[in-house]
Amino acid sequence: MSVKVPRAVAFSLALSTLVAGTSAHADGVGAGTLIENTASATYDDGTGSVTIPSNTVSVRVDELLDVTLTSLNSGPVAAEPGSAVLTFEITNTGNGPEAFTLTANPSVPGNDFDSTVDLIAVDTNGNGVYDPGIDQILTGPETTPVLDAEENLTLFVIVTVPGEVADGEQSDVDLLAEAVTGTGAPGTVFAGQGVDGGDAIVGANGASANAIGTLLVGITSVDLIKSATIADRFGGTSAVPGSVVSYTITANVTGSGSVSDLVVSDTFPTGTTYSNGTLKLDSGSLTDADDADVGEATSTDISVDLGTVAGGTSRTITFDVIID
Ligand SMILES: [Ca+2]
Ligand SMILES: [Ca+2]
Ligand SMILES: [Ca+2]
Repeated sequence: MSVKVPRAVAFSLALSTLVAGTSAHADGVGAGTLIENTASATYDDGTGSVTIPSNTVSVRVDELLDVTLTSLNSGPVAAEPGSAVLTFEITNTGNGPEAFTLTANPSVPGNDFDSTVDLIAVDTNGNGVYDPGIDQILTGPETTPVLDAEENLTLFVIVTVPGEVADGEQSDVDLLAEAVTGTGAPGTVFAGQGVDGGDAIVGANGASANAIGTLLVGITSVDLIKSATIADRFGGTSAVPGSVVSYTITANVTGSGSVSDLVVSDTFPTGTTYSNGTLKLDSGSLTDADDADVGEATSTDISVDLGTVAGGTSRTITFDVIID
C-alpha cells in the first residue's frame, strides 16, 4: 500500500472585501455603508485541506456633508421694476441624504440698488421655469427637501426690483446653502448625526456654498413724434381743399432692452381722405391691403406692426391724406 504523500503544506491568504449596505456613489462610498473584511488561511494538515477564517473587521462609512451651488442664469437677468426670477442649482456633493437651509441676501456690496427677496421656490415639476402655483414655495427657514447623495435641484429666488431704478443698473443677489446637520471647518465632526448613527463630517467646502445671481435693469420706452407738411395745388403750402398733407410719425425706442408688439396706428382726421398707396415705413412702400407686409390702410386709419424693437432704434412711418 502506498500512502499518498500529501503535498507540501500549502498556506495561502485570501482577502475578501464585502461592501454591503447602500450603493457606492460617483465620488465616494455612500454613508452608512459597511466595509467588511475577513482574511482566510488554507493549509493541509496531512489529512486534507483546511480553511480557517479570521475575525471580520467591519468599518462603517461616515457621512460627509458637502454641497455646491451654481447660478443657472447664463448672464445678468434682464429686469425692470417689479418681479424678477433668479435661477440656481444645488447639488448634494456629500455621500448621504441631507437637506440644506437657503438664505438669499439681496444687499451685496457694490450693488447699484438692492432688490427685496419675496420667496425661494424649488422647481417641483422640473421644467427649469418658475411656475407660480405649481413649484413649491419654501417657508422660513427656507430648507430644501432632503437630497440624496449626488442629487441636484433647481431653485428659484423671486425678487422685487424697486421702482426708482435706472436703465443699466445692476444688482447681485447672493444665495447661501448650508447643510442642516451643520457647517464648519472641513473635518468638523457631528458625532452620531450621520446615516445609521455614524458620524457626520464636514467636507472640503465646509458643508456650505454660495452663488451670485445678477439683475440688469433694462428700462425701454417709446417716444412717438408726429409732424406734417402741406402741399397745395398751387405749389404752395396752404391747407386748402385738395392740399396734400404728408404725415410723418417717428417711433424712437430708447433704453437697453426692447419692446415687443409695437404697433403704430393713426386715424385720419375728419375732413381728409387717405391718399391710397402712400403708406411707407422707413421710406419703403407698404401695401394698403392687410397682407404679408407690416402695414395696412383702411378708409379710416393706418396701422404698422413693428413687432419687437430694440432700444436705440427709430422707425419712421409716412402717409398722405388729401383735404376734402
Ligand atoms: Ca444627513
Ligand atoms: Ca417649474
Ligand atoms: Ca399691407
